[in-house]
Amino acid sequence: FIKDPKTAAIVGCPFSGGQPKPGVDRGPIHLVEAGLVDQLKGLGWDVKFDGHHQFEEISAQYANDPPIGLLKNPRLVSSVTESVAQAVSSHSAKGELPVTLGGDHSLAMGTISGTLTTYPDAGVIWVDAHADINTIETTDSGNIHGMPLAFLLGLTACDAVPEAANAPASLQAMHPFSWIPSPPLLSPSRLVYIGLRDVDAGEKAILKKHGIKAFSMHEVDRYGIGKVVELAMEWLNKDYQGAHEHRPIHLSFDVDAMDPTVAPSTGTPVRGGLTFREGHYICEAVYETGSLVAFDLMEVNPSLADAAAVQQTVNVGCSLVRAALGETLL
Ligand code: Z70
Ligand code: MN
Ligand code: MN
Ligand code: MN
Repeated sequence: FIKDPKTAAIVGCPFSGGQPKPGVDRGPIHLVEAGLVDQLKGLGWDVKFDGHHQFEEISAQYANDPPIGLLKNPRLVSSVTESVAQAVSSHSAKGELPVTLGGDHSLAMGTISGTLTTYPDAGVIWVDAHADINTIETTDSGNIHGMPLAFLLGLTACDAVPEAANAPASLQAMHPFSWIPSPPLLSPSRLVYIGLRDVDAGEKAILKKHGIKAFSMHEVDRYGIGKVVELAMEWLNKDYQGAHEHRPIHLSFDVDAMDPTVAPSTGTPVRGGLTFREGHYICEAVYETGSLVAFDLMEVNPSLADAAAVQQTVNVGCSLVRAALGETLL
C-alpha cells in the first residue's frame, strides 16, 4: 500500500477540545522535540513534516461554541477533525503513511475518515483503555474524545441532537459532524479493540448490540498479546475479498492503553494496562503484516506529571511510533 521511497507524513495535531484537561495539545510538540523525525529517518523512512497543524483560525471562529445537548465544543471539534481528515487523506492518497500525533482522541474522527477516503475497505485496530464509543444518548461527560467511534460508525445520527431535529435543512447541513459521510465509511465488523479496561455501561451495550470484537486486558492476560494480535488480524480479514493479502490497517493508539507505570503522563490513566513490551508488540506485529496504512499516537499530555514522568511518556510514545514503522524487525 505504501509507495517507495517509503514516506511517513507527520500530522502534528496540537488539539485538546475533545476533553477538558489542558496540556494534551502540547503532546505532539514534545514528541517532535524529542527527535521523532530523525528517529524515523534513521529507520530508513523519508519523513515529511512541515510543522504542526495550526488550528488557531478554527478556534477563533468557534470561540463561542455552546454545548449541543451534553456535547462540549461540538463545532470546534467537528471543524478541526474535518481538516485533519483532509490532511490525512491527501497524504495517504499519495501512498504516504500518515503518522498523526495528538492531541486528544477525538482527532481520530479525522484520521480514520481520511484513511477510509483513500482505502474504503480499511480495518481499524483501536488500542485504548477506553472504548471511545459513547453516543449523544449514552455520554455522561459530553467529552467528544469518548465518542469518536460512535460518529465514525454512524451510531450518533445528526437528527439525534435535539437542536437539529427541527432545524431547517440549511442549518442541518452545518450541523457538527455532518461532514462525516452517511452511510458511514466504517462498519462494526472492521473495528477491533485491544487493551480495554474502563468501559461505560452504555458502551458495553453498544459493543454487544453491534457485535464489535474487543480484546480487553482480560483477553490479553488469557491468551497473551501474540495470540490477541493474531486473532485481531484474523477477525479483520475474515471477510476480506480485496486484491491484497490483508485488509489495509489503521492503527489508532491511545497512550493510556499502556499501564500508568509505563506511560503516566496522560489525562485518564487506568491501572492494569499494557506492559511496555505488549504495547510495542502490537505495533511491531501490525507493521510486520505489511498492511499498516496509518498510525495515530494520541493523548500524550506533558502537563500532567513531573518532568521525569513526562520524559518517560514522551520517550515511550516515540518508541511506539518507531515500533509501528518497523524499528525492531530484524
Ligand atoms: C468516558 C467518557 C475517555 C480517554 C477518557 C471516558 C473516555 N468513557 N477517553 N479518556 N482517552 O467520558 O466518555
Ligand atoms: Mn502535512
Ligand atoms: Mn482514546
Ligand atoms: Mn483512553
